[in-house]
Amino acid sequence: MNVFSLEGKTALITGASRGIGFGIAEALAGAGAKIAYNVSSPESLREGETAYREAGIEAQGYLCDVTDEADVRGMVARIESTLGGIDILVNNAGIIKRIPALEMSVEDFRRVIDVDLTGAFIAAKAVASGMIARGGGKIINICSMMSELGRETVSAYASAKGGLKMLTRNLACEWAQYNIQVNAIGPGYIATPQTAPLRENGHPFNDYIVSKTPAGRWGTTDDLKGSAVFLASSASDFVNGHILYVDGGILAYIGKQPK
Ligand code: NAP
Ligand code: GCO
Repeated sequence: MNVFSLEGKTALITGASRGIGFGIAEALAGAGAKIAYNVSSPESLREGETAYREAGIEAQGYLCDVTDEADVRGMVARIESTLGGIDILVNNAGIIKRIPALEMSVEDFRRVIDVDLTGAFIAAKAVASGMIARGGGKIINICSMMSELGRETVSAYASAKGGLKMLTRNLACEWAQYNIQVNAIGPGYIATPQTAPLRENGHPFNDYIVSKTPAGRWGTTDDLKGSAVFLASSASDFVNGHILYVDGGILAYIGKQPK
């Protein structure tokens, strides 16, 4: 028996036209799962269609903002009637607004919380009743270094990702009885469009992050694939409420000592 096989399973990965979500979709498809994903803009939907086609993955893409409960429920119903019951949900859709707290509007703060935290609750709730009826499922939330750490300009994002860590633990406690394992991946600094502004030529943040990471480099979306398959598969059937940090050692490190 291959405990990492996802043959016969259906996965919904939110926000998976590019970046981490797309990488995770590739990994789950490689392990045998059927893939559905959603994005919030038509441009991203087109970007996703091209990316999946080029990767040779048959995937159903949906235009659906994770903050809209009715739309998310409608999407889940359509996926379940075409691909089959959703066995795996990856709550990956997320945004960041890098604005100092003193300058951040309440609207901006609320939008980040809405997408990164409330969106995960909406999607989890939308798939849970089907999972319960079918005897179980897997939910994987994409947390962050900011689930544990703060830094200048990301107060809303850190609040959302800290909240997502606790949502993971709480749903794990509530739904373990239904054989639903709720866990999270906490990526370190990963090279994606979201972090592109921090990696531009000569940006001081680039060297800063490399020096904060014992592995000495940015992560790639490939670095997250094994953890995603693990948490989506029967290999993790007794893993509940765990945040699996895949960060090149950032959270273990006090920082480079002075010479
Ligand atoms: P990204 O390249 O910006 O991709 C984000 C994806 O989410 C896009 O497909 C985007 O599509 C979608 N999305 C955004 N808002 C949405 C909404 N309201 N409804 C549905 N889809 C939405 O970001 P990424 O770097 O891959 O990050 C993916 C996740 O990992 C995020 O939750 C992020 O916070 C987290 N993360 C990233 C890093 C990192 O270093 N990159 C590290 C830790 C955690 P649209 O453009 O259409 O909205
Ligand atoms: C930032 C970054 C981070 C990463 C990631 C770290 O501005 O500090 O965008 O928040 O995206 O979440 O794990």
